[in-house]
Amino acid sequence: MVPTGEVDPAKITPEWLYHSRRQFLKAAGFLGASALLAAACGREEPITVPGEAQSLTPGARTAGKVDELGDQANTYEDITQYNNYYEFTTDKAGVAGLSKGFATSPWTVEVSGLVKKPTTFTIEDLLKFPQQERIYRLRCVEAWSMVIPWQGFPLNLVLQQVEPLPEAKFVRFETLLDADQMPGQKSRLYPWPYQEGLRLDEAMHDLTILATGMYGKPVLAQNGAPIRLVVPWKYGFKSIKSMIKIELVQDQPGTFWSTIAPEEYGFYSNVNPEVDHPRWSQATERRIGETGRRKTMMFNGYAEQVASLYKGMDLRANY
Ligand SMILES: Nc1nc2c(c(=O)[nH]1)N[C@H]1C(S)=C(S)[C@@H](COP(=O)(O)O)O[C@H]1N2
Ligand SMILES: [Mo]
Repeated sequence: MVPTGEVDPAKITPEWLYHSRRQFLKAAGFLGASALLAAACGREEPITVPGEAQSLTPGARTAGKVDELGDQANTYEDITQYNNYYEFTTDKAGVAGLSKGFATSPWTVEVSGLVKKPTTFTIEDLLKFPQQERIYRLRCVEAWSMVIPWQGFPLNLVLQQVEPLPEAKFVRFETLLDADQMPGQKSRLYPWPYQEGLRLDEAMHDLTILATGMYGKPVLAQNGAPIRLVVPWKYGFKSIKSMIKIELVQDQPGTFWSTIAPEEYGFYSNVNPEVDHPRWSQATERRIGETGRRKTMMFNGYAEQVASLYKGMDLRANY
């Protein structure tokens, strides 16, 4: 069953989402053959808002929502009941339960470091940026994947507002540190708080978003409420949840996973089917809700949009 949430239906008119998605596809250069194909088989149809879709059963696919490759979105159930969020638990099925009641208000995101105008945004400020729907594949480093319909806005809107200084080369992100609310943070095995980083040009790329909603509802705690990063061409762990800080820095920042196991997780972590994880192949993936495996795509299928960022770089050495 699809949980019902407290969202104002007026704010999520399917038509509005439809137009913003088309705008995004156009901007990203996606409105080519795939859009024609989608139209031909009636897939540019409408957007179902969970709570209104009565017939959804766990594991079933949601009719109408597809990414630009025509892949169906995973169900609300899949996306909210199968999570990686180590601050709560390493058990993917346990995150939803343990994160119930996680306090997301008041919430601020401090944007600081090498910027002209350091700013602390409240979550209400951030929700005023124009929210769009982005249906993205998420490829976990553990070789499973999902298609997730986010609502959010490009990170570059925030970065432009604070005016990065010329010395700023990287962006560092940090998750809330609060072991009272996040029992996983009591474990000394991990270097809390969770942190991640991007090169400034990656952070400025239009595909990189801050997500505040999913399936037209406010994003739930297990998915990184109230605001999380989504970088669709990189392994899922780069997409840091429940962030409180964005810092512009000169040097490449440390990251949670590369601190724990530098030989397994690099800074870049672009999805690359040709570079195996030391303990398993990255050539294929299991789409949650499907049996069998799919071939993993270079840059998770976003090569056309992002490959130019890495021209001349050895993507094996820079894994
Ligand atoms: N703060 C924080 N962010 C995180 C994680 C985490 O453990 N803590 N897990 C990452 C991993 S490994 C993945 S695959 C995605 C999963 O996002 P989802 O549960 O919304 O699908 O979140 C990423 N962001
Ligand atoms: Mo992951």
